Amino acid sequence: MYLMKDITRDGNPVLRKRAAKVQFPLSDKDKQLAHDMMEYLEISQDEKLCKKYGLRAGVGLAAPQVDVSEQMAAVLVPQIDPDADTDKPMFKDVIINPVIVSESVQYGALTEGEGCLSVDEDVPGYVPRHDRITLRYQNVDGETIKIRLKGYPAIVCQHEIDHLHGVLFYDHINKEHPFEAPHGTVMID
Ligand code: K2U
Ligand code: NI
Repeated sequence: MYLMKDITRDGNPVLRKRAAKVQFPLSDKDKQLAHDMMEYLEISQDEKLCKKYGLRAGVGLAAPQVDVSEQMAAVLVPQIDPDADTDKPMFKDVIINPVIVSESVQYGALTEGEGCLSVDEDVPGYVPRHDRITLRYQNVDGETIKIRLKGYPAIVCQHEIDHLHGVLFYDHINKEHPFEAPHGTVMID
């Protein structure tokens, strides 16, 4: 299993590279990578296990963050709406060779700003992203999935896809006015 010592940190060139496309059928190494990245998220979201292993909780983890420059990321977005009629995750999958095929003109941003397992210090400010996206990716079985995402799951997937393109969240923050978001931005709590 991955521990914080396995997570690459800002300054490591692997985080600024464009990752390579993943070939199918998946190699055993890539199958293990997919498993281990999702396992990290599951453990990090279990309060006891997270503390036991000294992890930072995460809702996404991209392969470059474990020093593998390939287009693969695990995403596990738990249900955050207490009134929701299910505790099923809002989105859970390993997205391989993801492509955003369409995106809303309207921006969305987390009111709390963003963090990153690969960036140890806080970088305050709004991170404007597309509020709605249509995402196409391959899953571990090689099936092509096309899904529309909105709000928080859309934000998380864009954060992870950025990692595959060598982009970090603070690249999007307005340097002069960090808490200014483009007009019409949907603020997400
Ligand atoms: O890629 C990563 O570093 C994982 C980030 C993903 C993220 C996506 C969108 C907005 C912020 C961060 C971690 O999940 S950061 C820690 C975290 C944990 C729970 C909820 C939000 C952020
Ligand atoms: Ni990150």
